[in-house]
Amino acid sequence: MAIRAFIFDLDGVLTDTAEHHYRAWKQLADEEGIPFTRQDNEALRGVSRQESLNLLLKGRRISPQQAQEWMDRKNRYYLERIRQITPQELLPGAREILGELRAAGLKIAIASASRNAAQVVNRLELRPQIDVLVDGNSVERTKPAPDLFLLAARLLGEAPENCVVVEDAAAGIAAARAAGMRCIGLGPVEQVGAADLVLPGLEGVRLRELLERLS
Ligand code: B16
Ligand code: MG
Repeated sequence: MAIRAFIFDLDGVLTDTAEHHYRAWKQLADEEGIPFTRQDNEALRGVSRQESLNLLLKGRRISPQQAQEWMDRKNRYYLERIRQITPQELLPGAREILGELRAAGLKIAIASASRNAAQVVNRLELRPQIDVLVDGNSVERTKPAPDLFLLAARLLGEAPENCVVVEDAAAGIAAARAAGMRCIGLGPVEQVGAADLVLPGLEGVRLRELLERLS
């Protein structure tokens, strides 16, 4: 199985929008008197907006209209925050590994569960660096379902077994496995231990070493 393409998650892998998601949910939770900590937020990594709200509610019941209003409000807070994103907010090592992949002729996709991914990618000025972007608007079932990664592979014109996913969330690792792809987990083992290779982040990561360790 040759490695021909890399599929990157966005939030928590290429940039730290996880912090913006946390602050936006936290603002909503404070307004509604719901306890919500940074630790609670870890479970929201990589999961959809609706599922994030379910996790935040921890069994509390609200009407569908109220749920929609809460998600819209959280999204407004999030959009206000990401307006300030610049290319400086690429995480350490991200620019370098994308450059190495390009130079080596491998294909590159970004596959994010976020419906706001296009805005973030544009603000980071990543468009010229990638071949394909798929996001929360592209499929019905996002991570942990494999659909987003399978769509990325199809648009890249590559078989799943020739793709490597880079993820920071347990839901994303599960999605990559379900898609039949190899995956690199970034972050603590408790979070991404199910990946084929676990690294703290992209800083200092070299393509040649990745390819050796994955094959
Ligand atoms: P939105 P990723 C995910 O993006 C985030 O990690 C997750 O925290 C968020 O709830 C989800 O996107 C949906 O985001 O509300 O903007 O549609 O990690 O898959 O790039
Ligand atoms: Mg992520």
